[in-house]
Amino acid sequence: MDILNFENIFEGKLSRNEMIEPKDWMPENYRKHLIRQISQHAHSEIVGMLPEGNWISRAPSLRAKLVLMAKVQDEGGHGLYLYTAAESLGTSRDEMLDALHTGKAKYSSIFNYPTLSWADIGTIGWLVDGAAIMNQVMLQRSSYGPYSRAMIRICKEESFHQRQGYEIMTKMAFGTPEQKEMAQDALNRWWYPTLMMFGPPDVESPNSDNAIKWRIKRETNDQLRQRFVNQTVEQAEYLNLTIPDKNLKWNEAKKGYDFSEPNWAEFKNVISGNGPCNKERLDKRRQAHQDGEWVRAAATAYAKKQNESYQAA
Ligand code: BYC
Repeated sequence: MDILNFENIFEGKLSRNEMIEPKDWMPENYRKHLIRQISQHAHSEIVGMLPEGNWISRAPSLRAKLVLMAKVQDEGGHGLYLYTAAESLGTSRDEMLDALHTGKAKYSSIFNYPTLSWADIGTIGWLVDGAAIMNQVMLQRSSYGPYSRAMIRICKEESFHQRQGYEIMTKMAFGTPEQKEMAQDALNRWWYPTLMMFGPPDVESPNSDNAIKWRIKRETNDQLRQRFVNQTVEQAEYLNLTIPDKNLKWNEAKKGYDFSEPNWAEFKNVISGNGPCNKERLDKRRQAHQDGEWVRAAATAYAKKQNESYQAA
């Protein structure tokens, strides 16, 4: 079969909303696009464990500690599903981790901001997981089978994470004046970085056209950002907290809120490696990888031994 026939089969599957599976023929750029996005997504989950893990030992109750530990552990699991999905495209775990550790691969900008108080843990669950779900719900219908299936499980867990965050915010917003002040301060600091999570405006997003054409993404960065704002305003109102945007206003014509854009110069700076915590996050990841060397060596030696004994039997 020549390449044109392979392309026709690929396009046909996309047009019928069928999944592309690892052994199917796919254009090289589709494969590369997926490896880039899925591996960056995996890195985000793993790096995302750091700012939250930072609060496990300082959680205000045993219950809060248990819930946070379960959440951080879930993020590790999400990273593993996603690395495995990316491996099915022909890259290796070592290659992906090397790209992270050398600063070649990106991970979500949001995790380069510090978690200064317990209210930040609530805000991460409420806003950051809320934004992640907004993006990931559409990724459940992504055209690449292993990515789409990983997303179905991840979304279930993310919705528990979002509720964990909103519960903390509810307790703090309706708690003492000091707690309410901490909740408002956290919202003030995390609002714009959360809006940046959806990526640059559509007109400046070089990858969006292909992502939509290939049904990797079903909606654009701006569409998702708008939906997130529409959904979150009411949640902030319920908490009696103020979103730090004087231009936030309902627009009846578009049936959505007008809002201020984040500072895109700050975004570019953060994704170029110069955010407040980039260095700290990468140093921690590199150290963890180095510290885990003996575990990898032991697991490999054990697998080799098992293999030898099967062959001998
Ligand atoms: N941060 O053409 P664009 C989570 C990069 S965390 C850093 O619009 P695309 C969680 C982009 O990679 C959420 N970089 O790109 C975990 C590209 O650079 P390269 C993780 C960003 O791919 C723990 C360039 O800017 N979720 O789940 O169409 C606790 C131009 O952008 C960002 C995902 O990764 C950013 N915010 O769209 C709690 C979801 N935005 O690669 C929560 C899957 C853009 O060309 N990923 N860039 O060098 C996606 O949906 C898309 O990859 C993005 C970007 C929306 C992130």
